[in-house]
Order: sequence, then C-alpha cells, then structure tokens
Amino acid sequence: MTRTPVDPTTTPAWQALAAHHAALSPDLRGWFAADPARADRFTHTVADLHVDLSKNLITDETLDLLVQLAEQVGLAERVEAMLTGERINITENRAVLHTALRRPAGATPGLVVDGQDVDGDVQAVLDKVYEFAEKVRSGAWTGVTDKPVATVVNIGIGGSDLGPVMAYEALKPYVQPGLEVRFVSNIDPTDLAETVEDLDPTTTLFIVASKTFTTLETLTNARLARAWLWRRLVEVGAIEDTDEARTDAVAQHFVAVSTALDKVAEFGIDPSNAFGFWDWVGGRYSMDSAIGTSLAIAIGPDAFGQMLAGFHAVDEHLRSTPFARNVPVLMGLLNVWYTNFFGAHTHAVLPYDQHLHRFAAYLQQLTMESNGKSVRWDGTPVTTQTGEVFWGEPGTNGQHAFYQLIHQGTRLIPADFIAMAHPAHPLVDVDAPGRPDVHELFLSNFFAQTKALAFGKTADEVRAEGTAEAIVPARVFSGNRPTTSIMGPSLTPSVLGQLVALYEHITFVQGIVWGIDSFDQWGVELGKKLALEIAPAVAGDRAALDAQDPSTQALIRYYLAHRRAVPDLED
Ligand code: G6Q
Repeated sequence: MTRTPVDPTTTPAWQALAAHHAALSPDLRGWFAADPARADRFTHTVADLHVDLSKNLITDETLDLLVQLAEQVGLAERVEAMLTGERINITENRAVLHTALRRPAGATPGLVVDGQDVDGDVQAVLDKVYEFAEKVRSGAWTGVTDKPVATVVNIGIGGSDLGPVMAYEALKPYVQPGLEVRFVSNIDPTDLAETVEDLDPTTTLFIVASKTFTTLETLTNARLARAWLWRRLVEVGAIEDTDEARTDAVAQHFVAVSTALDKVAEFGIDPSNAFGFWDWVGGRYSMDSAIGTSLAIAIGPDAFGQMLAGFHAVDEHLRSTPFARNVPVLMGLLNVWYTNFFGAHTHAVLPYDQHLHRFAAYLQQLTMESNGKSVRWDGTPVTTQTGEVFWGEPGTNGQHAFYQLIHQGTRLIPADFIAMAHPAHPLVDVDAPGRPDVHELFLSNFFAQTKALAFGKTADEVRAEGTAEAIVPARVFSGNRPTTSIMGPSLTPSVLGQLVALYEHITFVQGIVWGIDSFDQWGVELGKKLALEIAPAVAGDRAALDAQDPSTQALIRYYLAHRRAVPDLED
C-alpha cells in the first residue's frame, strides 16, 4: 500500500476531465432525444437497488474518464486494503473494518488481521447481542420488580446515536409490538428529561452506547438517567433507598456498549452486561456493530441479520464489480465531477419515504465528518475542494419548501432521489375519486421532480400555456439539473443495509480520489476538549474566565449575569 496519496489533479484523467468539462454543453433534452438507450445504459443494479444515473450531466466519455481517474488514483488497491484490514486510517494508525461486521458467519477464507480472528470476534459479540435481544423481547430479562422491558432508552451521541435512530425510524414496521426505543443524545438536560418524563422506571432499560466511554454528553446523560431511575424506583416503592438496592437496580436496568469495558465497570455496569466492539470500527460506521443493540432488540436478531446481509451484498459489489458498473464507485466519482469540475458546494438527498426521515441527518455525519478535511492522509494540503455539504428532507415536504432553489436558483445542486416501490402501510384513500392509491400519488411526485429538474420548461412551452409575456421568464425552468434516482422494492432491513453501505462506500471513494483519511475526525475532538476546559469558567471560576478570549469571556459573563448572581465577577 502506498503511503503517499496520488494527487488527482496531476493525473492524465483529471486533465482530460477538465478539457471535457470545458467543451461540454449539458443538454439532457437533446441527449435523451438522440439516444433512446441512454436510460438503460446509465442504469445499474446493486443488490436490490435500481440506480438510474441517466439524468446526470454525463456522457459516455465523462464516465470513461471518471473511471480512468479512479484507476489512476489507485482506488482498487485502496478498496482491497480496507477490506483486508490494512491500517488505512493513517492518522489514528487503525484498520478500517466496518465491512467485517457484516461478513456472513463461516465465510471462507476467514478474515485474520494481525493474528486476530476478526470473524470469530465479530460473531462472538453478535451472538451475545442476539441472546440479550431475545431475552428482552421474550420478557425473560426483567427489571427490579420482575416486569419485562417496555421501553429501551439508548444514550449515545454522534456515531453512537445517529445510525441507530435512523435505522429504528426506518424499520418501524419491523419493531416488536409493545416495545419502544427512545434515544437521548444532547447534553441539554431537556433531552433526557422529556424522554423519560412519562416512562415507568420498572419497565425501562437504558443502553449506554459509547465507543470510548469518555464522551461528556453520554456520560452526563447516563448519570442523570441513573439518578432518575433510582429516584423514581424509590418513589414508586419498587426499591428501598439503600446502596445495595441501587446497585441491583443498575444491574437490571443498565447495559452498555463500548470498546472500554474497564470504564463501563467504573460506572457500575456489570461488564457481563456490556457488548464490545473494536477500535477498527469508526463511530459513524458502527450502526451494524453492537452500537445497534437497541435496534437488534427492537426488530429482533432475524431482521438485524437480514440488514447485515444487505450491507454485505453491497460490500461484495464494491469489491468485485468492474468500475464501469460499480454503483458506489460511479456515484462517488459523480460527486467528484460536480464538486471539482462544476463547483457544486452541496448535495441533496431526498428520500420519498417517511420512514427515511432521519436518513439525511445520518448521512450528514457519515459524509461530512469523513470528507470534511483540508489535508491528505500524509499531512500535505489537499489539492482541490473536498467534502460537499450534504442535506435533505423527505419528499414531498421539501417540494413545498426548498425545491424552488434546486429548480430555479443560480446554484447547481446535485440531488439523489430515493423511493421504494411498495409502501410499508396499507392506507388507501377510498374517498379520492379515481385515485385511491396514495402511494402512487406519492411516487408520481418522485418521478415528476427528477423529470422537471432534468428537462425543465422552455419559454415557448410557458407561452403556449397562455402566460403573459412579462411573467414568462419567471416561469421558465432551465433543466439540466442533475439527479440520481435510487429505487428499491420496499424498505426491508436488507434494503436499508444496502442503502447505508452504498453511501458508506460512495464516501470512501470520494475520500480516496481526494487523498484524505475519511476515518479520522480531529475536528470533533477539539470541541470535546475545549468544552471541558471552559466548563470551570462557566461555573464561575474567575481565573478560568480571565483565561478566555474577550468574546468568549463576554458571552460567559452574559450567561452568568442572567443565570447566576456572582457579584464579585462584576467589573
Ligand atoms: C464518529 C465520531 C463521533 C462519535 C461520538 C461519540 O465517527 O467519532 O461522532 O461517534 O463523538 O463517541 P463515543 O461513542 O466514544 O461516545
């Protein structure tokens, strides 16, 4: 494995792409009219997903050149390095093996890294998570009054929260009736307070999910939750107010997920009630590790296993499909095309599926924490723009809000549209004349939007509708606004796994082209450290306050003046 990233801008493919871009006049109307096979040729399949790239600003030559770029930056070698456990997370000196989390049991040859049986380790934890999930689901796991669990509260943040929340929301139809999972992440105590407010402490199970078990937000919320549990259990007469009773309550109402089992024990959680993982799983790549324990409880081991199989199918596609048909590779390269050659700054992800309402929030972390970097993995500056801003909302809500800018604004905003053929609900609008199937109406919007964005509406078409001349320009749509359409059969656990793995690998491909380490997050670490340093100042410590810069001092003084009366701090 080479330690020096290839500078993509120096490759022959990059130069050729620049010339190609300069000469290209995007014309989706003309391109489709001249080439009826365009849709077929630019549509590919990855596992159960049907991915139509034809409404992108590309020709055959564009894709050829992008594939050459992937070859010239050594993408194939990097994919293999990741999958075989090389330490490609250079700045943290770690392997990057989230793909090992979803390898099927008994896969041959087995994955051994640095003498460690990775497959065996993964399977052992998965078995433990599944056994626990079954106990909770069957009612065999009980609280201090022998009642089964009704509500699981997952306490975590960032990678230990966003993936599980997104997946729980996505797979709601698969959740066992009578079981609910809630998620607490924010250190703003309102989050925990409102989450537990109406809960019965005797039927509540907390999962403290933290890779490091040092994260301020999570540990603070875990302590608050423990205090709430003790107080409420005493209030409802479930336990005596004694140290022994409190210790027992933690054992029955708290479990943990972490790589730091010693710290779990310090918190008072029995390590036998803790589920481990490894430093080679990045936080934002961890929803299919034990971090997904809350999800495994909610949907059960079978469905969780199907989700892992979905992830794995896309991993195999990445590994073995030629780049010209490799969906994550092509989608990653398209993002590079728009970011670096068209100057696009953002990328919209628009799921036409209410169950995916947290998907964009999840993707924001995955993509922006991974590729929001200014230096390459060898410490040298990047040579071109990196990481786009990812954002989105479920359709059709967005249509009535920000789509205006995507359709008629001055900026180019590449967008991914996602929809499922089958809805997860049986609703039929029997009162709607001639159109009882609401899902069809919903999907009509999905199809209409990408069509409008691609083909627009000319001035002549607007005039032909009888529009007054003065208003014609405002009603013209330029078209040539690029979109990718992703369709699946229905949002099953497997399809969700496929979607997530697809975006994980798109992110990886972009990172490799740009030469950056997509698996560290030093930008997050600074904030964590500074908050701890500033905390004494906020608590009123004069020396700590004086040590701050003038703006920060003034802000803290504002807070102190309003929240606390500390007269000796007045100037
Ligand atoms: C993800 C990041 C970050 C992390 C959180 C929570 O890739 O590392 O979002 O997941 O800071 O960290 P812990 O799981 O260690 O509490």
